[in-house]
Amino acid sequence: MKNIVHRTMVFVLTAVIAFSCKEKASEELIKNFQSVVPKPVKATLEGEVFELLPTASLYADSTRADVRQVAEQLRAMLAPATSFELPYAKSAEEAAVVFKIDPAVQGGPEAYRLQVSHKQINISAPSAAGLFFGVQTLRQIMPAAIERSEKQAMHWQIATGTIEDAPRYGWRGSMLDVARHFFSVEEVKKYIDYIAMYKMNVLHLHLSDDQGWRIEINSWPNLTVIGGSTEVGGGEGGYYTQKQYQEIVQYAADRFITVVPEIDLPGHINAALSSYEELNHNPDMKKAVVAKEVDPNKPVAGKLYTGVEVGFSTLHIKNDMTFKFVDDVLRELAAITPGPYLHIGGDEAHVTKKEDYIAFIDRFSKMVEGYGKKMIGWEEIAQGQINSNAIAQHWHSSEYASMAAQKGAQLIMSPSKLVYLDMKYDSLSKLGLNWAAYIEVDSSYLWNPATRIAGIDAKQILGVEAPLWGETIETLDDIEYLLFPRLPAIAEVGWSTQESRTWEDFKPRLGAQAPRWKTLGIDYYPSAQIPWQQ
Ligand code: TNX
Repeated sequence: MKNIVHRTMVFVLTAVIAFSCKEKASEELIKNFQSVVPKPVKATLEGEVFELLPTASLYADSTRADVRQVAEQLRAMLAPATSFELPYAKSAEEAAVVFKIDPAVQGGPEAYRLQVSHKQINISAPSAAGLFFGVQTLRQIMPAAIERSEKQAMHWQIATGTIEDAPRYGWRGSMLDVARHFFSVEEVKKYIDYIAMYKMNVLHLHLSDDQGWRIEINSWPNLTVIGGSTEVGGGEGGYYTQKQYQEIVQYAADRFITVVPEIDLPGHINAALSSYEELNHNPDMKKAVVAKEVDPNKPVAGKLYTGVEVGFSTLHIKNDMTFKFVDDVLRELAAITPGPYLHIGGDEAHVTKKEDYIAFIDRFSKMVEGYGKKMIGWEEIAQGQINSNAIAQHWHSSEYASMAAQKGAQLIMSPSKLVYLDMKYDSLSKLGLNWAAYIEVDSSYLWNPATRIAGIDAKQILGVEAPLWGETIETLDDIEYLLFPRLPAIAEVGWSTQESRTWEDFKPRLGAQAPRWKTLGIDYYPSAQIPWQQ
């Protein structure tokens, strides 16, 4: 009898100890788990606690370099604040974090499943890209202190549960205009870090415009020597060597982001016209003279320009040099761009005759195809003879966008009234323009890419891209102010299904990002629409 009582007591005690190991997650941990942006397809909270210990190890298939690379990115992300070594374990059983390629995870190549039990974190996906997105989610459900750059004395706890996730659209991008003001390689890498945090997968670089030419073209060196020598406001400008551009492309690729390079043609071309006399209609035009003496609002095509007017310059269709120039540029650019796209601009060619414009688009599309790439152009390219090989980027005109769709082109949605990151938030914004609209966070969130333009087959819409034009921005702080908090809102428009997201549910999730941004030193705009967490 005594023995039975004793045994029962031991059993009860063991059960109590085992149970108490499965601690209940605090409100803060639960909030982290439930505040992921973009909103995941399905998040099931179990509400116990996983703790990452100093002895923790990782497991990733050693035969897959891409999987190992994602594991190493997680290690690098965790290292500064934890100072944990996180070596590789010999088996999955021993590891704290397990990466697994699993074709059974549903939702396409970018899908992932993140499973947090009190013993282990499992990230599974059909591809390394999915694993990378899983890591971005893991980052967000960890305490914000994980973003600190020095070691923190704290318990690294996460609420347990399962997140199953996949994107709505395959194109979730942002454009950075490095032509109006130049941004260094390091600044572009920061931009990549920011878009990657919110699972975007395209970086469109606007590499040329009236005010600056930013990519080295070996066969036309003056483009950068002269055309790259200035910027809006008369600063010294700058450009990327082909090697630096490739470094950016690689940095992006490591984060599963495709770089789309844009050379704006046949308008927005003044930097090139001022670099080579022979590209001008009037070859007597003196090159490389900054149009200082003239009103900056009255640009002179063929002289370096540092104002912000648009639509005054054009290539000349009857000039034989024009096509040699475009062909050389596109060939060199295609050779250093592993991604499948070349963007030829095509916007606001106000001083190009319509018949010439149509002929230009035709020639450009053949050249782009000849270099094995797919042509993207702003929606005005719909005026040309485009077909399903082309992608049109909608920004302003639903007529052009519809016309492009009718001709079979695919569409990228960048409606200027909703997702132009260079628009002011309101009349008091210290940076930005307002020709399209004032864009508060709700405007960039509350829309549906599939129905924005009536009559377009939803299947033709590739996704969403948020452009940041550079007329008013000069520093990374300026970029951050316009990106945050609208970029995460637009990332959710591109990633999460329409039915799964509401403004009321989004606001507190966005507000919960603030401690992370502060820790990262991100200078965000504290919109009064959002309940910012302190
Ligand atoms: C229009 S959007 C432009 C750019 C300007 C921008 C400023 C588009 C295709 N063209 O040249 O930088 O407005 O918001």
